[in-house]
Amino acid sequence: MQVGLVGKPSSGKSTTFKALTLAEVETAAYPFTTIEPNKGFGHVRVPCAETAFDTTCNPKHGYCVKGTRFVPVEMLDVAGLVPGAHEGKGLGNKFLDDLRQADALIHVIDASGSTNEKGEAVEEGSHDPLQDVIFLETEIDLWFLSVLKKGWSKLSREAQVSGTKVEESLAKQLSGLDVKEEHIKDAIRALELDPAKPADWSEDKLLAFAKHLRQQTKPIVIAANKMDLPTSKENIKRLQEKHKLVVPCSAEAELTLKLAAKHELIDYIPGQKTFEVKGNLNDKQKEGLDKVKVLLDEYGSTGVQQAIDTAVFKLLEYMAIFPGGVGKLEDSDGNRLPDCFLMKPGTTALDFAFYLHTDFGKNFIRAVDVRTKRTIGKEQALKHEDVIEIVSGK
Ligand SMILES: Nc1nc2c(ncn2[C@@H]2O[C@H](COP(=O)(O)OP(=O)(O)OP(=O)(O)O)[C@@H](O)[C@H]2O)c(=O)[nH]1
Ligand SMILES: [Mg+2]
Repeated sequence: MQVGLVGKPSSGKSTTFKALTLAEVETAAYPFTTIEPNKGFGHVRVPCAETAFDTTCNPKHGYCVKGTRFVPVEMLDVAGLVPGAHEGKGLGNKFLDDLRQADALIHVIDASGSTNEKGEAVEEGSHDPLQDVIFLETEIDLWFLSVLKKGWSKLSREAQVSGTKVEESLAKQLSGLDVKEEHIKDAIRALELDPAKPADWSEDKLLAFAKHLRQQTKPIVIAANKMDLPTSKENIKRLQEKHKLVVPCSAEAELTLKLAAKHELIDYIPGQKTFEVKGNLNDKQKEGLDKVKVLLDEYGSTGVQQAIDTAVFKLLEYMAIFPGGVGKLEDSDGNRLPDCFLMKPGTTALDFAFYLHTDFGKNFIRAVDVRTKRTIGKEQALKHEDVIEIVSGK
């Protein structure tokens, strides 16, 4: 599972990345601070199964605080995107290529409107962030289109003349973007295209086709960043009226809290509305944290944790599944509920068995819902937060 942070320069991608991963990366108020991509691990929140079993877990990956499990997710922070990037403007296509394997994107927007479309500082509130949403989606769609069109005339002619399946040859061509044959079939159906006559698909249809594939394979959540600035409020309202998944956030506030927690000045559980001061603060630290407190009181959180949770659980609809056994939640090393896996929607008991180990899948006998102790059918889809025991012949 990989989530990419995208957006124009200076929108706050690297600050968001830093707040999520605590990695040492450069952030600054000028465009193209980031050139090479940054990779690291952030975490999504899952109510930990330890609570239901009245026990304490020992996670092998990530961590758990007071019944909330933080499960690692790979994050990617790339260079800023400017209009015309797909044809080489700014840093061009390079960073788009860095995003090839991302399962979902978080579009970090400067909701305060204090940077223009190139990421240059302008008067606060003078740029309309709604335009940034349109430009970014268009750029990524055009990038998909450019990959689609590489060798298109040959590919489409072959499909028409020698009867090769366009779904198969396109899946091969687009495999680097994580596009599968089922995505292509779905797009053909949705757009009512004739798979036997791809050479007749119009330019408009090809763009719609590229857009459909992009929406399926690189869906986007909007992180309306810099909500701490006064001009953001109105823009966030407008963004939320227009788009479904908009999470107001302040990467800077989240970073302040994470760093203060790291230095043991406060207790803070990511995503929460409150923090508790436990160290001696100097005047500057106190002032910084007081400002964050005002923001938390108004918005309920800094929003950064919510943005990644929204990408994984609302946008991608992934499920968190804990492997376990009835009456036995430990692995062979004695770690209780050591794992929590993020699984695609529709994952069945048998898929999960194969995911854990090919032998479990091949020799599958049954699966048990450890919470209810009920047997689950092979083909039954699992649910978010399930604790599952796989009983196999080996
Ligand atoms: N007020 C405010 N400023 C922020 C926030 N997040 C980031 N910034 C500032 O915005 C500027 C750009 O931040 P970066 O994180 O470097 O932005 P970026 O999107 O990674 O920029 P590029 O790497 O150039 O594409 C910096 O001066 C940050 O301090 C926020 O939540 N509030
Ligand atoms: Mg950056």
